[in-house]
Amino acid sequence: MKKITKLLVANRGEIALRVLRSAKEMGLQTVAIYSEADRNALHVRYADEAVCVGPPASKDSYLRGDKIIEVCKQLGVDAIHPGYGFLSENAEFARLVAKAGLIFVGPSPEAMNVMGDKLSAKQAVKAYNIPLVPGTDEAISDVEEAKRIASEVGFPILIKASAGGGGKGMRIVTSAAEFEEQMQLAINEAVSAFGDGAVFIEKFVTGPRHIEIQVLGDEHGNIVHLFERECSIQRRHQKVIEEAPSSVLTPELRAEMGRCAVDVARACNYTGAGTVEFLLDDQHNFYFLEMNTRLQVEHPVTEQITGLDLVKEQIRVAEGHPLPFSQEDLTITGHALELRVYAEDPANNFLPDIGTLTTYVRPQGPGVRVDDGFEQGMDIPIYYDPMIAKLVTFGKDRTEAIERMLRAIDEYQITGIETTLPFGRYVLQHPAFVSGNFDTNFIRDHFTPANLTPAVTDPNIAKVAAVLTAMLMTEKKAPVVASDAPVATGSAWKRNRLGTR
Ligand code: MV4
Repeated sequence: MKKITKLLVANRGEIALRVLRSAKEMGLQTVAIYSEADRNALHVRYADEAVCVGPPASKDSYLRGDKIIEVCKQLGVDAIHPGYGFLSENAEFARLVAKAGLIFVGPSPEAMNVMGDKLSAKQAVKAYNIPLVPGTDEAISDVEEAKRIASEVGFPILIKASAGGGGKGMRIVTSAAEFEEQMQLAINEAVSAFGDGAVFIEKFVTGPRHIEIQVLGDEHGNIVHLFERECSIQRRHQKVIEEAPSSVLTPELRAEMGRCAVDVARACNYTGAGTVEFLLDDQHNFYFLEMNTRLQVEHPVTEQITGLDLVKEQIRVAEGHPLPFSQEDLTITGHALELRVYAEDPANNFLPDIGTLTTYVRPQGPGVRVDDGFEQGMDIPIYYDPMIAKLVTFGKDRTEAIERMLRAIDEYQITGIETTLPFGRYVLQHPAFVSGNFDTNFIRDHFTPANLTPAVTDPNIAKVAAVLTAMLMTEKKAPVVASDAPVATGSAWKRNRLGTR
């Protein structure tokens, strides 16, 4: 057993704070790192010690693995938690951490390498009978051969970069005529984006759901799954709303996908927390896509329905402890939703909106959890991800979780910047979302900025605008905005919120 006594969190924002909190509960000493842009950040204040590692740009600070390891040596740190993003999926960094005699809270560099490359991931899971999307499981460079396979599989097809992932480096091809050109573009893109031109082809699954399974493995060969997260509500590969459990999985399908996810983890001797991503088609066939070898942004919904603290489990496993439960011990209780609150203007093509949080008051009350890294008066830095907070609600069932989310969105007071809160309210009230019958095309199919609550201060103008919007929507045979779409009435803060910045 390797005892961790002092943990460095190699990250910033809400996830740094999230990890520090669990470390504190476990009685660990904590170290934060920060960039010059984050001097006043909450994670810096929360940790026992904090060290500035460089200028604002990530490549000069949060990505400086060498400096971070140096800080560990100076401060007597014995483990590094990478959070998500930044160095979390960098196998070379994990190797250097181990070489320095430190514990990397995450999987082995080997597992990260295997799953970091989509084709090597497919190769690795081959022996386990995991369903894959029809296509090739090897890199393909011969255009004629690729065309032949594409016509066998049937159009439309997707060309994907092996080094890609999360939607990067994908191209849709709808007919043989455009195949050659698209393939050349895909290869060129892959070379310039990843320095690796390997591409493969897959049948394009139209209108899929994105269902991912949380897994947890220890160093003794035990692997369990912690059920699924439904992540189909995305905008340009950026997740907007996640939930657990999914409303489409039957207990049988859940158990089957869970078994497959555990096998994917087994295929790379996975240790720690990881996520196995599947596509689910309209016939409820599922296909393994990729594995994310980190703690994910949306892990709180899994924590809410399982009662576990995933960060604590990660740390215990990293110390060499066996998992304290088996698959049979795990059950789903209730329903959880997560809305990502971004500093983006949904009325203006989701343009990032930086500035000062003039007002920032979090929602509270039963079934509400806010994971964030900001306080009123703080600036949102331009250098990093524009996510301000994760608003998580929990209820006895999906209906209660939705009701609590709508109530929490209404309680949330943010002025000074535009946020995606009104967008979240729109999605949560939409009949397709409420019914549970939606896929990854939800936003494309159902959202235009006209759906949003008008940003005007005069209640009368707001009402007129809402009625006009509803009329326009009816004409287009699209869903009508809910008639109780909030207009600028009620308390002063609400008027402020709707007002100009
Ligand atoms: C696909 C697909 C359809 N067919 N693969 C996008 C993210 C990356 N992990 C894989 N992605 C997709 N792969 C085949 N063969 C559709 C997507 C996709 C998608 C997947 C999950 C959630 C949102 C998405 C949005 C667009 C495309």
